[in-house]
Amino acid sequence: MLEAPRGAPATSDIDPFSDAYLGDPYPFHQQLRDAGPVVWLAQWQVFAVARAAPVKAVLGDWETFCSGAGVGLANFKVETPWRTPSLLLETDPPDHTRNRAVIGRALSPASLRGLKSSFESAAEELVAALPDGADFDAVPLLAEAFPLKVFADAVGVPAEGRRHLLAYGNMVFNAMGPRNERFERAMAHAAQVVPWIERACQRDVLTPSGLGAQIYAAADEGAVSAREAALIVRSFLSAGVDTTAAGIANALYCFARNPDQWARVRADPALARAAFEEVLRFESPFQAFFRTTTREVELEGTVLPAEAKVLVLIGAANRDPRQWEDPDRFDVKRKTLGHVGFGFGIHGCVGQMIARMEVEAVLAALARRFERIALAGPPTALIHNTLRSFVRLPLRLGS
Ligand code: OVM
Repeated sequence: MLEAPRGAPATSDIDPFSDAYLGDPYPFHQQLRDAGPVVWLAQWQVFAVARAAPVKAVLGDWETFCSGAGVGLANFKVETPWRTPSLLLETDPPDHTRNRAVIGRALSPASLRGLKSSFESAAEELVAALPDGADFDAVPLLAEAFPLKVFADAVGVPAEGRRHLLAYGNMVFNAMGPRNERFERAMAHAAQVVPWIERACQRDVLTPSGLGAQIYAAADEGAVSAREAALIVRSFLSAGVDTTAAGIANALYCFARNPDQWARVRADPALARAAFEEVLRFESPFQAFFRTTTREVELEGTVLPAEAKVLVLIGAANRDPRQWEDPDRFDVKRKTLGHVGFGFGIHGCVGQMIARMEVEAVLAALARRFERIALAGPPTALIHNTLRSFVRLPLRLGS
């Protein structure tokens, strides 16, 4: 592959929002990595980074590659965002730092310790209800059911109408791509979903001891205003369900495809936690998002102008052979340190501890009961602007 002259990026006509790409991104990732450290995507007039090193360089430099102009294709300085921007995801320091501290405290290991046993018993209960030796769809029964129960309980949102959380996440994450048909389909339910979400963010609707209430307690201490507290609670509801559901579904898919790796977790359920890290590397639920340049900047020999959108290809970085040995092999004993499945830098996933606790509880409960995880039919991939997962995952488990 020819490298572009110094200063100019390689260009590509790959469309990272086409059905072909989203159905199987990996061959396209390889082309994008091999084209150069920075690639100009002619169709969308944006830059893309697909190699591990420039992905980390971009995510590690928030002053140059900002989030305040949105982390989707839309530049908030030019286009009106579809909702009030997130006080975490779509902001920069110093505001981001203050808000992140508030939500970070609620999601700290110390704050989460008390949730562990309830996650384990919920996982045990859900796994006990799964059929032994008969086909079922793991997406609704396990991947979605688990975070809808434990995460929503942890935040303290009402039981009634919780499925709106999935629909809302679908809107939020599809909105990071172009205003295409996928985005429009996700938005079709907005009239029912958005008011439910907005209500669920209110103090009087949240349980008095959940993570949501903790954000309002921080508001009482003057850390943020009550209006800001509601928006920070909205971040829980935006980012906490679809992502974890995708993580669980992707884990099940990885194990169904790699029974030798499931045998290792079965032999040592303590491997569940490490195995989830490999799932995050190998089938990253949150595949891609954008940054916006605040100035002209040189990145590995390529010059990017100010106000340019840069597509950060998390899923491609996590399989970059420049960083990983045999990257297309799923190996639960691999050293996964340095994967960017939870992002990297100041915006790195603030919920990563609770996500790990959730998925570890599910995998450990499965490992205690089932020897075999097998596909019971072809899975249906989720074709989504930024998430990678399944709409249907027919499984057969065997004890
Ligand atoms: C938020 C938000 C929404 C989606 C994703 C995310 C991955 C955060 O509203 O803050 O982080």
